[in-house]
Amino acid sequence: MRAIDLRSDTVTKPSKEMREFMMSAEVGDDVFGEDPTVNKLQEKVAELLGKEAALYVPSGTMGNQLCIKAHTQPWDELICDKDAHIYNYESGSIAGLSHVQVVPVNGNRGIFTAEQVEEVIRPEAYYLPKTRLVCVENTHNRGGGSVFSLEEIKRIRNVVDKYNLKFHLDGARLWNASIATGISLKEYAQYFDSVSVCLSKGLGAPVGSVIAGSKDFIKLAHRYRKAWGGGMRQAGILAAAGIYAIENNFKRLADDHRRAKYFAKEISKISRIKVNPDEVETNIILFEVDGLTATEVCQIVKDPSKTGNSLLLSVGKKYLVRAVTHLDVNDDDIEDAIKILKAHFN
Ligand code: TLP
Repeated sequence: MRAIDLRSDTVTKPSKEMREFMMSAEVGDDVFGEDPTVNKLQEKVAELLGKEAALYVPSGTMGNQLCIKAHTQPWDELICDKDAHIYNYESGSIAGLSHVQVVPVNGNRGIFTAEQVEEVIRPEAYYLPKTRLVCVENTHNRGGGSVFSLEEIKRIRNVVDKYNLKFHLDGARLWNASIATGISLKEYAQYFDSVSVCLSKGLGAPVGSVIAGSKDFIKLAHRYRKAWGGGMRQAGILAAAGIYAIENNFKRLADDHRRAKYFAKEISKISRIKVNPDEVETNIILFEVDGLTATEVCQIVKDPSKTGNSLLLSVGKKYLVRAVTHLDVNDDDIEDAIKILKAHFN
């Protein structure tokens, strides 16, 4: 019996080479700003994103929430898609940590338009919340790895400027967007005041994210990181994994995308499965199984008694199952995953 784990691209384990690289990292006390490997990672990501400064943080959630905190004041309002990670999967931290409320817009698979943003911006009045921030997620997790077009990002930036707002990018999977489109990280990042990227998703590092922005912005976020208990000491040992991941695992995301498209195409032939392979742009596949909730589907395919193997999937929405390709699954694993779905749902 073996388990094929397509729950998330967060499940990857650091390779032998990555561990060796981590072992040999030079370290220092990062709370004093003295960890050379953390500093190197921060400089590297700032450069890749074309920003003045960057800050290493323990998780994507902390990265996003620090940016939201640093852009807003209590009683403000932010605009994001109804399916955004910051709004759905970060434990209510927009309210809890920043005391900000959300205006969710109804995007298409997480992708919304400049017109939708403009429509919900509040006029100035003492009795209205103050619209302060717009947040985009690219690629969009709950949208099925969908990619925001640069054109729409530019149009939203124009609205952001018109109303003197700030613009944040949850780029946990910006790496995937860049590989899928050929648009560089920098080209995407130039339109945003802050960007958060994850090292522990498709890139395969065990821990960590980086946020980037202007020097002043990062200075403020640094203060909040410490206040929230995110100041780390000899973190270079972890940051080294991030450097290794960027240098070795960025370009290979194309393999994950190829496998995701193939997987979607093959499972679309299974009678009880509903999926649109044309919607698979990166490494996330969302599909439905006729008459079953996503939780039921996950339970059925996890049980190895019928096929000898176990397939691990996750819940996207009540009726949407999520599969994610990543560094630790190869072509054979994908074939076996397809076989398991066929055995259960054909
Ligand atoms: N996403 C996780 C789960 O939380 C759903 C996953 O398995 O995909 N932004 C985006 C777009 C994300 O997908 C995630 C993680 C985060 C932020 C948060 O990152 P972490 O888990 O490091 O806090």
